Amino acid sequence: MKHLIIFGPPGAGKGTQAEKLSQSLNLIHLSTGQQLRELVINQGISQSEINNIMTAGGLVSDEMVNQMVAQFIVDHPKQIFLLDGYPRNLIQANFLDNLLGAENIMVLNLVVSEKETVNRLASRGRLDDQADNVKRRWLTYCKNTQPLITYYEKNKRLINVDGEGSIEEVFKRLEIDAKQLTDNS
Ligand code: B4P
Repeated sequence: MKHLIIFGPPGAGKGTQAEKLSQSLNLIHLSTGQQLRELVINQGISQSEINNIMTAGGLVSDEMVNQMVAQFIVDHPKQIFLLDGYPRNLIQANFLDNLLGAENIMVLNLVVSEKETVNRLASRGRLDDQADNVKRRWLTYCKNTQPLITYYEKNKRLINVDGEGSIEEVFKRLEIDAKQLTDNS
């Protein structure tokens, strides 16, 4: 059995699909974006450093996110994880490999065009979904996160999945691979 990472650019549908997959396959879903948003709300720190970074489309510090993920994994022993929005750079990917074992991790990469994600995010309207911020999130993705595709491809740990089409269509495609990876390996 493998732990799964759902990967892709901002607005690819990682959160949307991770929610559905974790329910259908009984996986433990960890969204670092969601956890960070909750942290901001719960601590009432709307002007906090984290909030400013997220709204501006940057990445929150590796130290903080890695610590959050490590704690979550410790709190859920002997579970199969579906990680959404993490890792987002090489430092995080190395950290996760050490935590769970590289051989136990597979990546499902949602392939979606920039144009499609911009349309999707425009209709959602979160603060970080404003056009300028989306542009910056894409730049951050291209600079920091996209290089991980090569990192995971090298060890044959990445499967590309067409992320365009309706939510249900994408889900059906993802579910086939996710089922095999969490059932048989
Ligand atoms: P995330 O919460 O991870 O958000 P995201 O990448 O923008 O969106 P996602 O791909 O999950 O899209 P969603 O399903 O919501 O990150 C937010 C911020 O948190 C980051 O910018 C960063 O600052 C920080 N952060 C998070 N993790 C971090 C880390 N590891 N290190 C450092 N910083 C970190 O879908 C988007 C919209 O599209 C929704 O409205 C949805 O309904 C719609 N949609 C989805 N699929 C669709 C489909 N098939 N058709 C039509 N619409 C669809």
